[in-house]
Amino acid sequence: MVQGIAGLRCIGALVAFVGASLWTGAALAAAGHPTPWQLGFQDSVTAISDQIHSFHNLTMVIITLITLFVLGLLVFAMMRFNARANPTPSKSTHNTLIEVLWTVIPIIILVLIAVPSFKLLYAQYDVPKPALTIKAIGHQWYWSYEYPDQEDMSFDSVMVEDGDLKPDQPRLLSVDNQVVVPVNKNVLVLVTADDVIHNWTIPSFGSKVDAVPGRVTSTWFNAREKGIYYGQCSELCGIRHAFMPIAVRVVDEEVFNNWAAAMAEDEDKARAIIQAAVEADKRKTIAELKN
Ligand SMILES: [Cu+2]
Repeated sequence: MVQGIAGLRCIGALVAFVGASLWTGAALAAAGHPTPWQLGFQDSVTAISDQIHSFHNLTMVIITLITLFVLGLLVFAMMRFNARANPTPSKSTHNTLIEVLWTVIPIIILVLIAVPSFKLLYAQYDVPKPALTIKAIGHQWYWSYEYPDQEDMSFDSVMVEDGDLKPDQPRLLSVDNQVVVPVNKNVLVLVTADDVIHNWTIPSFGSKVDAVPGRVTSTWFNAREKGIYYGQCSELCGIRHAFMPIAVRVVDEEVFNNWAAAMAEDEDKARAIIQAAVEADKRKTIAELKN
């Protein structure tokens, strides 16, 4: 009896947990960063990421249907063909119709998955003419960036340690120097590493590619919304693998140009330009919400 009550409590807690996850996950879905109890992906801000989300949703439906179908077949076989319900089993070994069906139907399902899958793969690797090229270099354990179009501007991007975090900076994701890019522009990211394999990724962009020493790989994005987008090194690269985040700040083109010009002289001034633009946008949003 006591065990029964404990069991019920466990199930109750599980239901409450799943319910709460669904509720807050849906309520707090966000672009650019994870949220507590989040379910599903971070919000998408690029066409590639949209495509990833719909491909995921399609395969999710397909695998759910397959799982339910197989579960149904198992239950049916257990009920219908157990020794009690079916004392004299049939000796048949072939059924041509069923054999054709269980060959052809999976092929059709695979083709259904393959078409959007290849489309996505080609879209990811088919880089449109870039308006800006950035080079991201993975190091143990930070990233450095070069802007070959901006007179070879370069900087290191190191994680902000817990003690130095400002109130609006998320832990383990914030960096001292963010990558700054213009909104609604094709950005090509050339990726490499100088010691071991790292991986450059921003979930909201649908960008993810290995950074391999001695090789240049690439990814691209065209972010349609301004904001700050975070990612983390996604290839196990050593003891501080979890502490080399990636932060990309998407701003208006004009702000980007001002930032790039300032970077040549004074990094603090450049940071101030970005900060001012972010605060101006915040004030604008608040004013719009009030109206
Ligand atoms: Cu790494």
